[in-house]
Amino acid sequence: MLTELDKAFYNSQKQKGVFTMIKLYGPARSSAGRCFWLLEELGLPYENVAVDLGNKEHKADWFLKINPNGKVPAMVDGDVTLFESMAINYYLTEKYKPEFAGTNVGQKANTQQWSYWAVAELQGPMIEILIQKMFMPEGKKDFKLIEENEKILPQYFAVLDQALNGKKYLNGNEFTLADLNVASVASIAHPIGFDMSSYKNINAWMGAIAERPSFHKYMSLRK
Ligand SMILES: N[C@@H](CCC(=O)N[C@@H](CS)C(=O)NCC(=O)O)C(=O)O
Repeated sequence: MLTELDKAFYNSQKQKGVFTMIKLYGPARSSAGRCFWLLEELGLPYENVAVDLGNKEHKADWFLKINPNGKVPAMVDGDVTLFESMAINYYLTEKYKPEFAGTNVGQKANTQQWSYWAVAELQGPMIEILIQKMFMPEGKKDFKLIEENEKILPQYFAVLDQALNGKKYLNGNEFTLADLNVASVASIAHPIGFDMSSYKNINAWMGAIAERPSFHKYMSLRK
């Protein structure tokens, strides 16, 4: 998605020794997914360093030097090394397109608020359901756990739906990092088969987001 002008800019930066290729560690079908989406949205060139979770490569010495938690994603950009997908997204935005986090301190804080909310509140029950429905073999699925977590989700979706009332995006008229980060979690509703039909504002918001080329790329990378 880089324009010729972008490519010329990055090449000139590289020649001057100013630019180093961003390295993102981990597969798109993991918490790294939202970092891939952001890199695509911002049109930044990056290298994906494969970390094979199936082969426990995330616990290998070479990777633990980058993220001592032994989890993906991790990111290296020049002399900056980071873990935690939301922190990586905030860093990339502030460094390469600060207005994408919001155009004033209130919007930037709103972006933080929704990003923390997405991982600290919404994500937990969704991942519990995802694990049970998609990864647990038949006979081992815990249907009580699924049911318990399905009961938690409406309170969160009601909050998000209310926040989007009369607004196109979480920071107003413009798509920002707040939307990308929250949508990276809310979009799990589809694969887990959670009924979203009553959340009209969320559906309109997701519909607008789904039109973005970066969202299509993100979805195709996660296949
Ligand atoms: N809060 C972290 C979560 C990182 C995380 O749990 N990553 C998972 C993949 S989605 C992982 O590496 N799991 C391997 C493990 O825990 O051993 C983030 O958002 O970056």
